[in-house]
Amino acid sequence: MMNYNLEKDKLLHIIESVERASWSKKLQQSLVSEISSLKNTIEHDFFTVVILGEFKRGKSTFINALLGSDLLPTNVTPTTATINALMFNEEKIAEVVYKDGHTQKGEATLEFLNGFSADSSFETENINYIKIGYPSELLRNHVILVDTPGVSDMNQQRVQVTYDFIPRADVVIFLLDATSPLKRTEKEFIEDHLLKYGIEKVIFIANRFDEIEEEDEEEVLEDIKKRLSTSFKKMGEEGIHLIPFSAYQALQGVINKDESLINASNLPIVKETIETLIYDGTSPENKIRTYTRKLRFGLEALYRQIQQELSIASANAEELEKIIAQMNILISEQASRKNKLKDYAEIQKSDMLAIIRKSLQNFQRELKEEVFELVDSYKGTEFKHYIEKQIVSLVQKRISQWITTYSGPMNLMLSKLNQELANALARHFNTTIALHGNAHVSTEFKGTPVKLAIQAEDISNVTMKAGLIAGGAAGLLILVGGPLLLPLVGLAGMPYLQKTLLDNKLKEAKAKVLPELNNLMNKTFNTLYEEIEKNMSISVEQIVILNEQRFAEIFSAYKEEIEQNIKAKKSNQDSFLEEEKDLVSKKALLEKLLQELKRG
Ligand SMILES: Nc1nc2c(ncn2[C@@H]2O[C@H](COP(=O)(O)OP(=O)(O)O)[C@@H](O)[C@H]2O)c(=O)[nH]1
Ligand SMILES: [Mg+2]
Repeated sequence: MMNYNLEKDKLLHIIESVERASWSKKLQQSLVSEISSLKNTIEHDFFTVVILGEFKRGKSTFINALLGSDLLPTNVTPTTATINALMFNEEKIAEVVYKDGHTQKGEATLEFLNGFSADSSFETENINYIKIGYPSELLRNHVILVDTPGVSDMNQQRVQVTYDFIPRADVVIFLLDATSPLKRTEKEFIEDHLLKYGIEKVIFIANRFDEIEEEDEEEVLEDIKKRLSTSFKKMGEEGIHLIPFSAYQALQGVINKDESLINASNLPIVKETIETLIYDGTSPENKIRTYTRKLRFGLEALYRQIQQELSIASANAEELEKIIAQMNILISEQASRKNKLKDYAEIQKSDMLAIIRKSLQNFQRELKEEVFELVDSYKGTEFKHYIEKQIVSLVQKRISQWITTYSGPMNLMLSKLNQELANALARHFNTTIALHGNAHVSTEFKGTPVKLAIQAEDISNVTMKAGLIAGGAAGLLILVGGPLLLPLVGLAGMPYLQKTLLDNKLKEAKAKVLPELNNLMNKTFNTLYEEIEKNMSISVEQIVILNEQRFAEIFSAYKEEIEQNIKAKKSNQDSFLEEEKDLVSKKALLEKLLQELKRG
């Protein structure tokens, strides 16, 4: 089995070897700083454990038991509960992050945190989440615990923040109440938000087990397991981690150092299961694989760079001058090259948008069918509430799902375009410079022809990082939390929608609501498409600009280096022997490090 921490150290060690060597040239330095930034990422790598469950399931008590302290407020009413993200820190600190971006610092104590959720006089609506630094053993190994308000929150925006944490979770802990049966909303959440997104590392906690009579224990567990297994059908019962637990006993046990109470609560097993799931299996392996791949790309790019420089250093002045002449041709073509890239990107963009539009139309049709059928078959007396809450939040949920599902293919299309542009630029450079190589006849100095070439990935990697951020789904998802659905929310204010409706009025109201709903959904979808189009245009534009920029950067760095080379060679050739020696030893270092990386 892979040892995560050992593998991480090995990668860090290789990066440090690169950092220790001195890199003098501009392009070398920019590649080395990319490699260095990977070190930062690896060192700050966290495992996120998200605690989910409905209100009053004992989530905050559960985390307090893990921390061994009465830190988080419990028994908080749904409207004032906050999202709390806990991470390691030697000192106990808290930072309240507000929606508008401003923050408020304080001590991580129950008193301070109570100030935000003890009573409803405080507006928690404006809080995005609270960051808490705390010295606890579990957190020390780069674990982040996320305490959430509850999965059936009335506040849609806060639910969205909870949802946003889920894909980032390495382990999800779902708290159930052993004393009451699994609710429909719980089951729906598990299916729609966990299983559907491939979140497999879920630990179910049957909390409040202290309230179960001993003779009923087995039956209660079996019953929960059976209910869960219908959702987990494809995985079978073995795939479910279900642990009977008492957060209350665990917390009391830890605070009073009562070993038998701690053991009775099942806390040791819960802790062990969390740690096993964090460090086992696919998520740490994927992380190590991704880091290794990134490091390999970085080292290879640096290696290619050194080869290029060696090739320049060992060429004679006359030959280099011919290359400069070819490079001047590339410079003169810059404007027309930019236009060609732009034109090509525009065509690709229309193709992408056509695909998205089609998918969006299908989705819109399906969603309308679903909504109309629900409204049509509604039989209760709370029609206004039904439209206002159920229908609007269903539409919101479905749109969020569509965006999340569709952001993968959208990014894929953008990255394909990015790759194509980088390929075209690299090819353009390489063929123009190679013209010189073909014409090359005589050399007086050393006789090695210059093999100057740009690789497409040297252009595209950087572009990917900087450019595609705008195309991400995050911006669209924020819209779904608010402005996008405003027209639908407005529907609830219609005069014919009264708080309670008698049977005969209901039919009338439906007849008015349905066409209105149709209208408003069309409006919502138009806005959504416009936003996607806007996002796409920005991304495509950035991809064109960044590719061209990166190309020009590499290009001018080479030109500068070659010109310096020519000058130095014409006056004094000795200094170049030194430089060549240095490059040869760097090449050997990189070969060695690439070998080490491969051995992993
Ligand atoms: N008997 C019993 N009560 C519990 C247990 N866990 C939590 N509680 C109580 O349930 C209430 C709600 O707990 P809390 O942690 O605030 O739930 P949250 O809303 O899910 O964060 C508190 O009064 C807790 O003391 C448990 O295992 N057994
Ligand atoms: Mg809570």
